[in-house]
Amino acid sequence: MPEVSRDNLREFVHRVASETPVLDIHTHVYSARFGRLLLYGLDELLTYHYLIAEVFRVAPLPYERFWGMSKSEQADYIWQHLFIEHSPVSEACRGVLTVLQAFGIDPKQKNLTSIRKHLSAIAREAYIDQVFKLSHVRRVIMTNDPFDDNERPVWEQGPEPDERFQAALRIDPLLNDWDGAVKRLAGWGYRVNGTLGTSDVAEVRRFLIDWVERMSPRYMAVSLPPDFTIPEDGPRAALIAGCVLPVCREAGIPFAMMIGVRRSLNPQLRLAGDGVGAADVTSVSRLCVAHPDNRFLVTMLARENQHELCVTARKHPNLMVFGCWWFLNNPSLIEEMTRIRLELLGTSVIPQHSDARVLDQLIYKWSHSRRIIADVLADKYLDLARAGWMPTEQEIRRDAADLFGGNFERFCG
Ligand code: FIX
Ligand code: ZN
Repeated sequence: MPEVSRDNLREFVHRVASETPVLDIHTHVYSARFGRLLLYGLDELLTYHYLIAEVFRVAPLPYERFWGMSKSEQADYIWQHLFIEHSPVSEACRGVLTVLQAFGIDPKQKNLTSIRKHLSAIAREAYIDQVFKLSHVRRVIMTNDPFDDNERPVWEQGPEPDERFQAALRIDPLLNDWDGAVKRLAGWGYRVNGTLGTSDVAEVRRFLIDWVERMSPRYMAVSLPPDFTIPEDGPRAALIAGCVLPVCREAGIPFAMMIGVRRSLNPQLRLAGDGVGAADVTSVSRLCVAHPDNRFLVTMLARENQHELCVTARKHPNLMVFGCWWFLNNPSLIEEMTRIRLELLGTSVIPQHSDARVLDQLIYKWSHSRRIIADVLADKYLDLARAGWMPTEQEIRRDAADLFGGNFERFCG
């Protein structure tokens, strides 16, 4: 490739963005040692909760009938109604096609049996290797919940040996259901009584420290509802200030807050039944000011919060904005958010995470996002070129490396 010029700049930025290995800072995928918790393959792809919500719109049926089907039957149902009987233009549908294509499968053959056969012939370890290769992802950070009975025994057996997978200590049950958490903690031998007095605080810290030691997490994390505020009556704010932030500080890890999810708007849809609401960004600012020695990774679910969150990050170097979460992970919104972020924060952001639940989704989530991020970046470089600042090849590679992992590593310290 000749030196970068205005004529080939967009093409070059796209090439660099597609080749730069990604560190994906928030996923729900697991390494092989978690056994059945690691989801991959056609049936898992087609029964992704995003697609379940979509199929009930075009082909409603009694919820219990859908949940009573086997996974393959659910996948067939979704394929029939969302791909065959309608054009699969939604982002989640399109994602399935991108994955199939990456595996060398012609999705237009429409024959689910042969597609299923093709993918299920790949052994699990080979499947993992192939997905990492096809997606150019070098490492993923999992979501690891010590309150999860399927997951906890795996950690009790020892640390994560596969360095492509790192842990994030997820503590939703502790912060969002304190009464329930007290019972679980007491059952595991932590001397808590629910009053959040000195001894509760000490014991919750001990619990968190035990899990930090066990998981070596890159950060601690929680998802929060739209009405989350600081200050706040109730145990959550006290737990954050008294237990979570001191342990994060001591361990030298950030605290990630994913704010704006309204859980279980429609419980019948199970995982697909959650919604969104605008949240209070000032509370994020208050935490950053009150705890200058802590670092906060923050993503918000409502589109309405994105501009204010960027402005807030300008005020607080200990705040790192990340990802286009869930209902924002659509091309139009990724583009809008990436533009706002680059314009307000330069390259000091983590523009995307995949939130993949099924391993294969790393392929589509990253290929779709890389293209948009590259386009926005190219526009910004062309603006700079017009102002006499033609970026060099090396500068473009540096920026891509920062955006796709370097910023996270540096922020974590
Ligand atoms: O809380 C979260 O981490 C959310 O991302 C998930 O719970 C959600 O179901 C999801 O998969 C969104 O992409
Ligand atoms: Zn998630």
